[in-house]
Amino acid sequence: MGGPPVSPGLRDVFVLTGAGISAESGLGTFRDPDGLWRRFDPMRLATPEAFADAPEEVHAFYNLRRQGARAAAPNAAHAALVRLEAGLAARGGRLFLCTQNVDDLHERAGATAVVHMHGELMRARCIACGQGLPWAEDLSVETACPACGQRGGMRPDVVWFGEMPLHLEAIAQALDTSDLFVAIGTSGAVYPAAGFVARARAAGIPTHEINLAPSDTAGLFAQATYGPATQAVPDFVD
Ligand code: BJW
Repeated sequence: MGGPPVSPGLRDVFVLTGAGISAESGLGTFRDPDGLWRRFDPMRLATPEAFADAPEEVHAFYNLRRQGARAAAPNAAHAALVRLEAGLAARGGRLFLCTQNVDDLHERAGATAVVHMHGELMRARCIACGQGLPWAEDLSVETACPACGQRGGMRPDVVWFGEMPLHLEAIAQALDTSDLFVAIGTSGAVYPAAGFVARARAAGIPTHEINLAPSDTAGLFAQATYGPATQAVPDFVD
């Protein structure tokens, strides 16, 4: 099932992205056959309990991911969304770009307002004083918090299982008032993001999935385009 290009009448578009949009930049997805969660146990790496039990193991995983993200470059799908943002703004509309990704490839492609609901790899947060700050280097149990001086409490500023995703109020507001909901490169396996399509649908908002293959929530989308993001997203936008 193909979809029409973004029509001239649209004003406010809500785009949700997942790991699939960064796959062709060389960053691994989570649940594909070669995905991160096939090789690593998420419960040993992506929960607050895992960080409390084995912080060095968790740091090693995120240090590698941070290095990978630094080495990656945005691709044609990230760039197409920047054109969508500019096109909507030129007609008085808005792109609300909500990503589950912790990489910064949307920003490095030129997106101006990215809502990172699962946090950011390039930020760290101190569990002792709560201070969050930009962070491009490796973390370890020896890292001292620049704000309070405490050692051992610096963690990646990402959202682990069992933690509350970020910016949920702004996300709900933007979703409920959008003219179109588009999900790109996400499996629909992780909540609350996996529930956005049902929410949009219940509000009568058109929905479109762009993914390599049908996601877990594919049946809820009114329209879909299946193919690699670097082709499917430019085709959709331009
Ligand atoms: C391509 C492509 C190409 C490939 N082109 N496409 C039932 C209801 C509600 C919640 C729950 C529930 N049961 C359990 C929960 C809780 C849990 C959850 O959802 N668990 C599920 C496993 C069931 N959710 C949570 O814990 C969340 N918090 C929460 O619910 O809080 C509520 C709360 C209430 C009260 C108190 C406290 C809390 C938090 C979820 C955090 C997720 N964190 C991670 C790690 C982030 C840090 C890191 O990166 O390491 O986020 S897990 C991981 O999954 C990461 C991703 O953002 C997220 C989603 O993955 P994504 O992006 O969809 O990737 P994949 O790999 O799954 O899919 C990639 C897709 O791309 C595939 O479909 C491919 O086909 C496609 N693709 N190449 C186009 N080239």
